[in-house]
Amino acid sequence: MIRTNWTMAEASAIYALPFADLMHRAQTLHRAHFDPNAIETASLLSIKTGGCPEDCGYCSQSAHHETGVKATKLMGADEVLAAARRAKASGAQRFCMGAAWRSPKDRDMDKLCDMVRGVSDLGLETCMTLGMLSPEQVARLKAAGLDFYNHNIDTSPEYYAQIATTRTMEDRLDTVEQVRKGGIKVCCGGILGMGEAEEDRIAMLVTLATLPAHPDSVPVNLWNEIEGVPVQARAQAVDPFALVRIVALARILMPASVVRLSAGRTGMSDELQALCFLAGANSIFVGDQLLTTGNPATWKDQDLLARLGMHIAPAQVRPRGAAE
Ligand code: SAM
Ligand code: DTB
Ligand code: SF4
Repeated sequence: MIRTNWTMAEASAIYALPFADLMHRAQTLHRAHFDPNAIETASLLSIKTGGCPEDCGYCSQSAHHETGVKATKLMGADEVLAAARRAKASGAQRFCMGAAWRSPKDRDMDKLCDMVRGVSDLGLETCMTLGMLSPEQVARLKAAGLDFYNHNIDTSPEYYAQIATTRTMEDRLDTVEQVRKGGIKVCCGGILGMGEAEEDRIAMLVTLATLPAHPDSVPVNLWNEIEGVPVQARAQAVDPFALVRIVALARILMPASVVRLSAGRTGMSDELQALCFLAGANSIFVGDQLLTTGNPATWKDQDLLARLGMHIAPAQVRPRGAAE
């Protein structure tokens, strides 16, 4: 049963279960909704890097922090399509284009729609993450064929103000709602390891699991260390079992959503990743690069999946260019 009325007390009790009981519950639900040996693969490209007016305390791309990331202009559609072809050749099913914006400018919309159409015609699922969107911008991206939109809540409602001040969690949730109402699938999750309490991590998942509809995919990022950002001073390493517990809790609260083990895999052992897959994670980013930080090499991921007998899942939505 898909529930959207979870309470903090219920979620905290599940999170605190003995590890074997928690894993059994997560796996039972995982198997009821998904092939447990299948994994979804997405590839990221930063189509507009740095110089962002927002002050997110974890981000290398904010103009408020000295991180050494060089600001670039929006890439041309041809360059984006060349990267999408390479991503497809190395096994990606979805191509996610990210821009360091508070929100896109209307003058950029034609180019963005061209990118969506072009990537879709290659037979890839399309995803974008561009900041806040107006309902008109949602409609234009939807008409161009955008399948998914990523917009994270990042942390709990209580901790949010410690992380960003140029926008609120309500702003984030408004965009998520516009995207959902506009018929684009929602990808929404957050980050662990920014100095938040375990309770904040649970509250972040409860916030997602009590939306009118669960996000279609839930990225769980481990904070990727960035020199020069405010989060660096309060970041704390996440206990590996705490990560697995959060993945399991996401699987239990949102059983039909895809849970993506996102940033932070370069620092994880193969064994920890395998435990996360057992706990219900069923998506990863593939390719050597995330937006401005690294990701495991393609050969390493292929080797890990082969050793675990896992295969790439059939795409959730049929891209426009895919064979019938
Ligand atoms: N500007 C858009 C936005 O904020 O929605 C899109 C790009 S933004 C980089 C996408 C997401 O990446 C953030 O919401 C955050 O969850 C994640 N992220 C950014 N920096 C990160 C880091 N250093 N470690 C882990 N995740 C990070
Ligand atoms: C998400 O939740 N993680 C991705 C994607 N959505 C856009 C981004 C991770 C970024 C990691 C830091 C970087 O590479 O700059
Ligand atoms: Fe800008 Fe997004 Fe980075 Fe925040 S997370 S500073 S909005 S690019």
